[in-house]
Amino acid sequence: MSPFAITLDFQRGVLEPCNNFVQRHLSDMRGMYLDAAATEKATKKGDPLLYEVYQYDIPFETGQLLVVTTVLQSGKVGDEYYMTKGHFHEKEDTAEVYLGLQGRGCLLLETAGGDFEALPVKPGTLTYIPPYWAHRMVNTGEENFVFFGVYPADAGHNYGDIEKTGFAKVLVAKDGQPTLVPNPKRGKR
Ligand code: S6P
Ligand code: ZN
Repeated sequence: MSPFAITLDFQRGVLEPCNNFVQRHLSDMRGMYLDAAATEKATKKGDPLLYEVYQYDIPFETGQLLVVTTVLQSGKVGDEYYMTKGHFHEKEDTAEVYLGLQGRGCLLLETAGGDFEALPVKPGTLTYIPPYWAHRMVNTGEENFVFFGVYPADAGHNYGDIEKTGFAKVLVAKDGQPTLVPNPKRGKR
């Protein structure tokens, strides 16, 4: 294939051109937020858009890299900040880099072995997600949280258990401040 150049709008997160655009609404994340009643209520009342993903697809082959931006809206379901679904890579020994472009957020990471990390992200924060670490971004700010990512094109995604029971800790607002608390759903896997 030939080299190419595309445009990334740092403010809006839009990749141009883009051949893989995904929108996730609250109804796509049923059961992932702790407050089931708040989820139902907000889903019925307009099913808010939570995030958009702009990816420039190239062949999903070993040796290639995918570039992707995510625009995560600001808001909460109950006390819990809007977040991405989060995933392990299907090919678990693949890493990823995230670069914060706009807004404020937090990267939650964990391994199948029980290690957990939380890294605050602001514009210019470059985070490295090593192989074997599941990753989820959370918008802890009051504006859109925009970040760029690059990862191996053959990595794939495994949402599996994370869809059912989430990460070891969840980010909630307590007295207006983002606070990590243990996830009561864990231990039920
Ligand atoms: C892909 C990369 C991101 C996420 C995106 C949405 O490996 O980590 O592009 O796909 O931020 O998150 P999720 O968890 O819904 O795929
Ligand atoms: Zn990933």
